[in-house]
Amino acid sequence: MYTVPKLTDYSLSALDAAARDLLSALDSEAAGVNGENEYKFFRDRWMARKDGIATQINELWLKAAPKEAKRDAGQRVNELKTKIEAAVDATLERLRNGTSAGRLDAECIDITLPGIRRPLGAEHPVIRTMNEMVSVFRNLGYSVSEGPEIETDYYNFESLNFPPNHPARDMQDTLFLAGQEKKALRDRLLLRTHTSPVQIRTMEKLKPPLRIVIPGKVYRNDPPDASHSPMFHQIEGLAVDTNITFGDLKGTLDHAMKAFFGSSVKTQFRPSFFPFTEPSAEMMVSCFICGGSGRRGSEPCRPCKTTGWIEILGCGMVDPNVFEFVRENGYDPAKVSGFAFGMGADRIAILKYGVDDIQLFFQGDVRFLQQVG
Ligand code: 2U9
Repeated sequence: MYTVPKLTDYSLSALDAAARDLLSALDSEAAGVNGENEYKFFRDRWMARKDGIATQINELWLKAAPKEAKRDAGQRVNELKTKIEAAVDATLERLRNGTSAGRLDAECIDITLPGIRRPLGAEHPVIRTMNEMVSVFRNLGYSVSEGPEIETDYYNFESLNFPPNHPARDMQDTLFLAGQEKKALRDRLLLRTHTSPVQIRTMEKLKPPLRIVIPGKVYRNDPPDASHSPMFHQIEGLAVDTNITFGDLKGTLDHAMKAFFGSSVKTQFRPSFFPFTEPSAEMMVSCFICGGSGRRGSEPCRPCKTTGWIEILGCGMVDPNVFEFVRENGYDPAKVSGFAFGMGADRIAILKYGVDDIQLFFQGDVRFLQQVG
């Protein structure tokens, strides 16, 4: 172990040699320090006021120096003291930041390793379907409306002309919030079963003429299976003005389907029933998978069940009874008329992306999303 020698030769070269010996001892002792006790020993050995190495070189090299060598000896002793202090500080710092090996690992960059991959996200197929459909209607001058997913019975059923004992009002079909037995029926809260309440809310706020589309989540008390989910997505639309006719409905929806599925699709209407429209219809589009032939080569076309037609949406002329609920805001059924439509975004995405189970959309399995995203 290093001990401070007495100097007899105070030439510059002898002073430098002594300083070199001391520094090399300082370096190797500092590198060997591990743990708190070893550090304290090292610090005191070099810096203890009474008998540390820094004090010793002051006594043995400077104070003992002959007069003519004091300047050179003093300069070196001062430099060495500074270096001793720095080495003790650096050793403490190293211990605080972990082992020297650990630090080296952290500081070392292996440029041969592959970089960190940040996988690109993609629009969810259902959201993409909604956005594409919404943009078709925005191009026709429609605005987008949104509203709450927790609704009252009034907005979800009553104002939409659902009779009081319609099956949809039953707990079997609709998800009601619990503990509302004391409330009047119209104030009871539920998860909206369609986006139609947004049309009523918008008509309460905006006077006719009106052209709106409403994309959003809706909820029904359906057990999940390949074609049902308790939460799914709708896109509904409403146009109200003076003299809106069933011809406007047909022309608008025929254009929208051609813009969405491609200009070669044909459309067809079949009579239907909804409480909020009269007359009502289902709209069919020619099967965009088999081109309307019902066959795919020698195989039957499954999506259209070989009929060549796919039911894509429901629609109709707004029932005058519905306008009565917003009459005060300019929707006098004697003066205005309108058409409305509704479609399931998930169902359209299922057909478009050839998915055979609606659950796949909501399970968040990245492998599925990578395939269809
Ligand atoms: C108001 C007046 C009329 C919206 C409409 C449909 C027909 C319809 C279904 C399609 C598949 C729901 O997702 S689905 O199960 N919807 O068939 N919806 S007319 O009519 C309205 C809405 C609001 C004030």
